[in-house]
Amino acid sequence: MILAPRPGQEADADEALLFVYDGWNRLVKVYKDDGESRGEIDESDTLVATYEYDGLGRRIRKTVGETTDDYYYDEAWQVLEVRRGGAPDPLGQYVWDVRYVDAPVVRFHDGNTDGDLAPRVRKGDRKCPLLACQCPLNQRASSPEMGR
Ligand SMILES: [Ca+2]
Ligand SMILES: [Ca+2]
Repeated sequence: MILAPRPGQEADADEALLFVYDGWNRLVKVYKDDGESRGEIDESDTLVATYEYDGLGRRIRKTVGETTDDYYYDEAWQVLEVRRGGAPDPLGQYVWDVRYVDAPVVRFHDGNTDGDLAPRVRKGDRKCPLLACQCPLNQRASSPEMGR
């Protein structure tokens, strides 16, 4: 267990965080230390986040407050999909480049998980459902959704 200041509030000892690790040194819980029994978890400390892992050590679930995200991977440990709160439609989907290790090509994001990718206004009033788009060798992506 590690006691650390909350980022951005380093001067406030009452905002300190307690990080709990499992036997494989994986972060499993984060508490807000209330100042009583500083540096130790007691019943008045607030649970901020929990993390769960599969047998291979990949983080498969993150819960922050009331929000739970489940992560799905391929055999190369690349996140393919994130689902929030057990919703049938994904929060995010990822496409990875096959030409280079861990090079993302595109990430689709559906913030309200209703199955529709909300258009996002981009430079020049182009609408794009893609939250992030990276193309190797500085090539630009083209798709009908991007209005090109
Ligand atoms: Ca405490
Ligand atoms: Ca949507």
